[in-house]
Amino acid sequence: MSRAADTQQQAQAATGPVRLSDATLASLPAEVQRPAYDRDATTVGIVHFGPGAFHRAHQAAYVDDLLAGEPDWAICAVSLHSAGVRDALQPQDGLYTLALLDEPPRLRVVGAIREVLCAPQQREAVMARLADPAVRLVTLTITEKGYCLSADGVDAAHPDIAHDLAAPDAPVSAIGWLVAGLRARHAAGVAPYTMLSCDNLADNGLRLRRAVLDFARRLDPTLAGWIGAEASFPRSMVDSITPASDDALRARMADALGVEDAWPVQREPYAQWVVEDDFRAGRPAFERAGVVMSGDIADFDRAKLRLLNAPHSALAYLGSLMGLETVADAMRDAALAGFVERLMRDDIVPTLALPDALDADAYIAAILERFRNPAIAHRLAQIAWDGSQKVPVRLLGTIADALAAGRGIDRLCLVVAGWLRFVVRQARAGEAIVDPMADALTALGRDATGDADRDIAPFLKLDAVFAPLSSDPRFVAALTRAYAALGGGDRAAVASALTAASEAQS
Ligand code: CS2
Repeated sequence: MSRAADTQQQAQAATGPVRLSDATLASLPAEVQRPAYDRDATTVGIVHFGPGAFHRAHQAAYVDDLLAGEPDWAICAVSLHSAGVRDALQPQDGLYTLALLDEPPRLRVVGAIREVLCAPQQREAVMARLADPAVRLVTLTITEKGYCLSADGVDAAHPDIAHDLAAPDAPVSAIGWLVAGLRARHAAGVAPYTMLSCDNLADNGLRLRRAVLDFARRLDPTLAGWIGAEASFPRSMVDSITPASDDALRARMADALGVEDAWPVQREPYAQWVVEDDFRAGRPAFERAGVVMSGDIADFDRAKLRLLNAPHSALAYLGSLMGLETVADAMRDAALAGFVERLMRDDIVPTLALPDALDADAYIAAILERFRNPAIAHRLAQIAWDGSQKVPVRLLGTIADALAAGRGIDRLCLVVAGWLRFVVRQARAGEAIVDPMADALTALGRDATGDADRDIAPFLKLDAVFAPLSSDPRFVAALTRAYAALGGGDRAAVASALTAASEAQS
């Protein structure tokens, strides 16, 4: 046991578990990096919706690097649903540990979050922050499904959006909260905040803008006009592999810190954040923390979604069917790793206009290396969640581009078929499907016969996922073939399908 853990035990014997907090920061082992500024001198300038592991491991760490020079950009973190993060971090004064998974891991305590709120329980406090002129930036990591998007705006039929349109002063959705805050500012003559999406969606800022304007227009066209004219919604590309926190991490952190942290987070050492430089309400000097501020980030954005997230999903679905647990395990399977590399080089790269700063070979090699990182246990199941939201943005655009260019789509379709087989397997085994469309997917999965000609058509009726590709006979044929090739969806069937898909297309 380490000396720090020993000290912790003595303290616990006397007073109960000692928590990470402002008061205990000074007692941490010297090698643990901690805020290099006076936290009491910082003030909230950013409201963040969705303070899950990714935000705390990525964006909050960048902000932490800036607060010494610009103390007025600290974060008020708001959970839209559960009280878990607030209950874990409030007793810790918003502090938590970030483990950077090097060998050995490097630990830092992040101090950028000054306030943590749970929106359903602290409505007035959230509204007060959103209305506060000192808040000039609202950032979001609410995952793809949190935006409630339709093809060109917001999905007014989504229960949360329907609720918020009927009760705009008591919002439950992120879009509803953003517009409620903007309404309060408009009424008070305060300029709008900038809204920065940090989720893995192509053109995330444009889509957020359309959703906010669509929602606002349905409430009050004047408000929508003001937002459209005055507010900005920069696009951003975020990247850092962040496995979910678990009890093992909590135990390791307690041992290393000598105090308890109820919710540490972990990520690979690599992180990238590319942000379109369009902040009408001002911004911190993000570039000082290593953020790439850019005029046009669309190419970065597509390159990352298509070359990192799509292969991730390929490993998740095909690897899960093969009975594998983590990304590193999946990369140790030569057939699967080879398939994924071909997918990247031969199927995805030709659909991309890569920014000058990105060399395709080097980018692919670096991503594959990151996937192989043995220090990271990134569970395939975590990546497999929310397939109905991820598959369209990660894969279907590439398939549409490949078809338009007359190239083969067998390998790409094998990944989509892998998702469908995964859904069928989960549904038949009575295992949970974590997805906003879980009910529909579970029903389709239970009804599936295993026969490709019968199973594919009902899945393709999920317009929110498959339109407009579902009306392209080339896609339907390739997907049906791929689903059939995956057969029973066991390890042997997947392995032979991987080979067959490569041969069919070479
Ligand atoms: C992953 C991403 O869970 C997933 O779907 O593909 O979270 C991925 O790890 C990050 O986008 C990497 O930046």
